[in-house]
Amino acid sequence: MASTKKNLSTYSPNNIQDISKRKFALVVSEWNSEVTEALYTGAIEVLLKHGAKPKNIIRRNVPGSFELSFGAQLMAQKKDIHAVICLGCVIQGETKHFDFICQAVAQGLTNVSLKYNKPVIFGVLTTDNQQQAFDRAGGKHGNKGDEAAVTAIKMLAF
Ligand code: DLZ
Repeated sequence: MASTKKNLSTYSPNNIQDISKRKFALVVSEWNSEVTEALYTGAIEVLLKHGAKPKNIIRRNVPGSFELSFGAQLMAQKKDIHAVICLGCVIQGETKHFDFICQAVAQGLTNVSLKYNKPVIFGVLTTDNQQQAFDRAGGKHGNKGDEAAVTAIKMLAF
């Protein structure tokens, strides 16, 4: 998997801009919550470390990753939200559900980002099994939640 070779969890914090006045929405999927809560913890820690104010970070839950697009849209349409970070975990199963959900959320988040001209970050793990997900949610391959937050900050400076 590509993320075993490259991840943003070891980014250089040097040229990170001031985000103390930026407002973030985090949309978190409840499916595979042991993983998505770890992603959320990683994302929050990065935002706070770089100066985001707790009052400027709002969280909303959605039932599963498929619903991230709609949740993201409701957040992105708010004028005072600068970036939306979406966190989910889709684990390959026996059915085609995996492909449908991954495709839908990737396209959905892209659409929301382009519609509202705001960073809408794809912090969604798409893995073969639960171990791969844990490895990327604070395990040996870093934390995709950290990476999602770093990506949001970088895109705000774009
Ligand atoms: C139904 C389903 C399945 C099988 N697997 C996952 C998963 O691995 N990760 C995830 O975030 N959500 C899953 N879901 C739920 C869907 O995302 C969605 O919530 C339901 O299909 C209802 O629209």
